[in-house]
Amino acid sequence: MKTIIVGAGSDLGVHIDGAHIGPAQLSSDLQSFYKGDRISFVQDENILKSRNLSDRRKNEYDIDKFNSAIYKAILENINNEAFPILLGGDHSVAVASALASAKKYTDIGIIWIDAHGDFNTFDTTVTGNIHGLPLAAITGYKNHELRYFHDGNTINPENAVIVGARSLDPAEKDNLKYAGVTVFTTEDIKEQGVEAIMSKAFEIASKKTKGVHVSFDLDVIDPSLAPGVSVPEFDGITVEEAMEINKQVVKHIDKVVSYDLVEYNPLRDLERKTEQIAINLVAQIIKAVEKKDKYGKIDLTQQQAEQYKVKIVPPKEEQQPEVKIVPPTELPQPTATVTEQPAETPIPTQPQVIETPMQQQVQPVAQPEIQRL
Ligand SMILES: [Mn+2]
Repeated sequence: MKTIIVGAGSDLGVHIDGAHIGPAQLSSDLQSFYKGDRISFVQDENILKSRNLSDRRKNEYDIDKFNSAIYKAILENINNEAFPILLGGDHSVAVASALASAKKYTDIGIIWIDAHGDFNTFDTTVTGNIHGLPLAAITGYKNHELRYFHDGNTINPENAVIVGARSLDPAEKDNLKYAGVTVFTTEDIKEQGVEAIMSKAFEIASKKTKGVHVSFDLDVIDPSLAPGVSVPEFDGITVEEAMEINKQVVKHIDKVVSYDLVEYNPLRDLERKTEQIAINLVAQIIKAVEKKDKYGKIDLTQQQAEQYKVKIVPPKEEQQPEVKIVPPTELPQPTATVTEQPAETPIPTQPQVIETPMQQQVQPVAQPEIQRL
């Protein structure tokens, strides 16, 4: 599947300057290996950013205008069967990318990897910085002013998961609880490990949905390792954990329909540490998306594996068939494998042994898990 890199250079959603030049920097880094399509949006440099402490709607009009243009461009490209990878910019730009996917695929889930909840409303925001509001806007929790350009479904908060949170405002916590969003904290990651958390996240986000939008905010990483963000929070995850989160995204790439990498702020970076992490994250996603076809399957072998998994129906306890292990023949190929009948056909009284030479290529599938696809 082809990708399109969408640069969204805006820092209107945050009081700290610099995130608006992040996408251009990352985009030029990508040139050495990325030959696919790209479009870029940069905020109008004549805009005078609101810095009024009592302003609870800082730069709302200009953010909406910016997002509206990105939304239209992304939607056009999704309709043209491209997978959008949005480079931010402060996190307010994710309203455009997430809702463009929601418009196209009607019901999607969202995984929001972030130290913050980004779930404030205009009533609960302490700072008036709109990058603290996008997830609420995307999931239809108030903030309708931030999505006037979108005439489709918002994302069901029950399919929304935050991963890596460690700085939530008290009122924001209430919003999250009230809306029904699942929150996994940085502590949860440390205790249960990335793989367990991400598999739960994908389970929640893909439950009865047609796809998952992933939004990766670099501030989830500890600022000693990734200082190039506008609002750093201490005690974050390690670079290895961040890469592992992305690896889990790649593992579930069949479900993922769009991806953001946001909040890279070159003015705050040290020794280009954050930039290198960002490029590695994006490169992983590009590689994975280019391997998948438009139906979401990654390659023939995996496709077969997925089909095989779906067809397996665990026998009911009382009719558990005896499984006969057929030893492999002495000839190197093909190997016989025990297979159960697909769901459509009646369950046989005797287990059947079916020779399926293709399954040699999908050895890990020998003990398949049932997966909701
Ligand atoms: Mn964020």
